[in-house]
Amino acid sequence: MTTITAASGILEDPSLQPKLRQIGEKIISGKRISKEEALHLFEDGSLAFLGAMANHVRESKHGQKTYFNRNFHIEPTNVCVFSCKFCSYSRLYAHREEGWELSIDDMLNIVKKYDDQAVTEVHIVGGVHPKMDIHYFADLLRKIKTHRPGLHIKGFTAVELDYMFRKAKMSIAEGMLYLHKAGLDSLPGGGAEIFDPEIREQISADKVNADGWLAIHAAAHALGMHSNATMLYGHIEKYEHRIDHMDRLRTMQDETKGFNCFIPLKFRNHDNEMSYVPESGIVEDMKMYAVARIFMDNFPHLKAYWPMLGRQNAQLTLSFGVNDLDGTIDDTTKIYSMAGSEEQKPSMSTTELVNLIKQAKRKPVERDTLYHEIIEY
Ligand code: V47
Ligand code: SF4
Repeated sequence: MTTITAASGILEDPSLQPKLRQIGEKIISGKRISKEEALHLFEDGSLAFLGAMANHVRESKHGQKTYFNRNFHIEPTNVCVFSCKFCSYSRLYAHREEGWELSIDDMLNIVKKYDDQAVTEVHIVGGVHPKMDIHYFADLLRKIKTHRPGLHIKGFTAVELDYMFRKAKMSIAEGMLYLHKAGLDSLPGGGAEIFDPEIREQISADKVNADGWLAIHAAAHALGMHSNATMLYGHIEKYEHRIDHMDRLRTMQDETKGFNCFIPLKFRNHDNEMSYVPESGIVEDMKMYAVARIFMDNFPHLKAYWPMLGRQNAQLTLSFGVNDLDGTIDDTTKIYSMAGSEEQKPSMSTTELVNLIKQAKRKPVERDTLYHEIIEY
């Protein structure tokens, strides 16, 4: 007996465009779609079609399981040598009195605040401060590990790492090994933005380019570390640029298998040099998640980062391919509130996250950073 799923059912619709039916058949039989097919999905796929296809992929990989973790962030500084046009958060060194610069003790005290809480991960990411070098951060990593050895440290975007390594005159491999030995467990996905050189030049000139970003993640994977990958979408890029970005990541993942999850980040336009660019709407957001789930077939997880998207929209993504919502956060990050997210003090208890997932008729599972399951609710 053949089971009719929402995805196979939609292919029976006689009014479905033949090309979409052909792509849909590929998706349902677990075949990889091409860049040209992904473009066709973006341009011609209805939300209902994309949702059914992405959900098919999501449920084949994870069933109803939806992951979250208990985490908090440390943002060492918002002083930054770069001035990305989309960034609402950074301050130049010359204006550092308007920003913040945390000492090692300040950061260790943040970690100590969680001594009696069951958090499993600290996410450390901030601006690229000209005076906070690799040794400063290695010292921080060692002190955190001495204080709480079991806490997973996911830290530093490839942009921060590239600057640290160059300043220390270390190769990527040397710098990565040095930080890994000091306690760095994995890398977050930030700094990827859009890999296409022309778009990148317009929104974040000067910082590490696509090849440099990928080389840093490859070096982490070579040491057995895992990492995430992001993409900043919904600004001046076109669908082709999103697909090129995802294709470079998919190609590298075929080789290293070190990426855990892909995180599309919706551009927020409050109080930055790109405020004239309107934000994407909800339909565009859901299409983005759905195409990402379908195209990135070798990425185990697709994450919606709720502090950026808002918790209700993040809940909706659970029907468009997403199987991970990141974590409890505990109001420890400012990047998105400063860029205009509806989450001005991002914090969710485990009960709130569990209820959010259950309302969407999915199964909440607390995970650690590497997706080992901790509690099924
Ligand atoms: O690289 C900055 C983005 C990123 C804006 O790996 C903006 O688990 C939208 O990468 N509108 C840093 N986005 C955050 C990041 C991240 C977040 C959560 C989880 C993980 C993970 C990684 O934030 C930057 C940039 O792409 N960003 N400003 C803005 N106005
Ligand atoms: Fe600096 Fe990161 Fe902001 Fe760019 S996005 S200006 S690198 S803090």
